[in-house]
Amino acid sequence: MQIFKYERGKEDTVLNKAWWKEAVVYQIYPRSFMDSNGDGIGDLNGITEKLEYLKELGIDVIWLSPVYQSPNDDNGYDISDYQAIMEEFGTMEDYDRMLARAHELGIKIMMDLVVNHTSDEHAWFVESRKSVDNPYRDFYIWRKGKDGKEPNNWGSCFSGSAWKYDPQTDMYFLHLFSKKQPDLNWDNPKVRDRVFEMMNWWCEKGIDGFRMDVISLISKPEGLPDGIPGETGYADSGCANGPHVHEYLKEMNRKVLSHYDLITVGEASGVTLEEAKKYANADGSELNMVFQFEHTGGGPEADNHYGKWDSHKMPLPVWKKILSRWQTGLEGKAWNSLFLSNHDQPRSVAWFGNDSEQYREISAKMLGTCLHMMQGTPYVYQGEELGMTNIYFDKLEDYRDIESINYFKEFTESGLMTPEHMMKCLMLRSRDNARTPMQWDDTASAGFTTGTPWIKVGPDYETVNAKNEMADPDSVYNYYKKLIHLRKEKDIMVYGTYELLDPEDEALYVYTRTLGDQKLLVMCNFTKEEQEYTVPETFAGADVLISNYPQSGAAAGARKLRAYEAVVLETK
Ligand code: TEU
Ligand code: CA
Repeated sequence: MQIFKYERGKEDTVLNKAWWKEAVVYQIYPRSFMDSNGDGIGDLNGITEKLEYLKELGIDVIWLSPVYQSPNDDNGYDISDYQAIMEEFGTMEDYDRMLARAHELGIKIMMDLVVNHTSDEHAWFVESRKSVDNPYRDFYIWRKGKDGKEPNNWGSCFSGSAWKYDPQTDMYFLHLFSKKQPDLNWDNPKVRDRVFEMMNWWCEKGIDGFRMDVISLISKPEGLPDGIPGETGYADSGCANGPHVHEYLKEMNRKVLSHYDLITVGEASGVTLEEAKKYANADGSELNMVFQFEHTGGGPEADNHYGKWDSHKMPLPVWKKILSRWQTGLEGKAWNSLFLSNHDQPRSVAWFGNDSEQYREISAKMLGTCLHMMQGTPYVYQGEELGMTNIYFDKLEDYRDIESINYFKEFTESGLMTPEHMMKCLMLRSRDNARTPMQWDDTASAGFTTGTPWIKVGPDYETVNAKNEMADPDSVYNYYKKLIHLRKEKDIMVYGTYELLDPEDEALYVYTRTLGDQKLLVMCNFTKEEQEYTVPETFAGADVLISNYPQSGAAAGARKLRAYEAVVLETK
């Protein structure tokens, strides 16, 4: 079992250095990454074919969205066998070949651990539903109905109730996500033991970490009380950061994580700053870091009627405040993950930038600068490095995502929204925007498949594709490559302290990083209008570390920032 020991510089306790703090992670959504056998579905051999591309980009770790056996009710986040590979993605031999090749290239593999729930086709659930005295009954959460209705008022994250009635034993089972994703009962020590056993099996195969799906939801509130709609969060279940979640993660750490040199990140839906200090505490007793989501939602005026579907965007000062609170709040106590994109979010250049013909590239580079210059481990989502943007499907039949389809049905059938309005929300917010095939080149289906892709390819693939951009020194790809390589050279990017400047500025996001007597000044214009800014004297004579525009002239004093201009100054 290859242990990646911390390599760069010397170990020291002051900065509490670690390889996973210096790494850049690249998320692969396998279904849409590369299809090697022409069935229109991405697969493991396709990933292996593209590992050199990722080596060239410079990333250190791949977060691999689930490749385990699954009926794909939620595209692999509904697992029916944790120790087998989904047929469409290939075989365990294909997996082993991909893992070995990645390690040959010095790339680590972080698996997606989905253990808040399984598929209803998992052997444990098939047994559990058979009878009330089945040995696997308490692997899941079964309850009698109340007055002929569901046991409580919890909703599913994919619309409707979080309970499904099962006539076989006249009881309901809990599913915070789809009806085919029954929640595991983590209060049952047998469940924990089987999960830890499976995790050790994967660690012994030589994987290098876990991204833990909705790990903040695994400990349910005692007695499963009714939630307060719109207040208790997570579809009113209030399951986030439950009573035993840290106890269970400490147990996982003792029995699995602490035995290997892993990178771990908890997808902590509903996490607060205080809770994050426990999940990702510096003493290493739980996880390395968490994904928080406060910066991904709608603005304060968002009408919570529609939850994530509200299309109000956050004003920049609100957004800066959230990100800065996490930067300074965890400093020295825990560690941040940094992301704007993933397989659940609309494309970042569409949501946070400007994906018009004129501004897509320049704003994608600006967003990359704003994020990668912060303190934390950056996550690049497949296609983000190309400036890929939303697909804007305007026909429901083009959508594939259960969440989008379910909510369209619920909101239009209940009359809450007109179909036209909900289509607009889907075009802006659907997860399918990020799940269209990776655009490799300008041949049919963007070089993703020789067959019919499982979901339509973006219409801009003839220009927005890896082949074009690798050859263009000014492409988004080559800009991301520079950002990623800078992080390997500059300790200040990894370990420098963060300070927000001009918090109320509604157009500019300006912050500094400080390490010893060295400073960076990061200036990002989030608008298409030219803005004025006065660079502090501290940066007189500073060098330009990176920018998405050609730079000349003095560093300090009054300056203009052009449309979506990003400039990073570095003191000598
Ligand atoms: O997502 C957790 C989650 O909260 C999702 O509801 C997500 O935030 C939402 O869809 C954003 O619109 C994880 C996985 O990332 C997601 O792909 C799965 O569907 C979900 O858990 C269930 O496993
Ligand atoms: Ca395939």
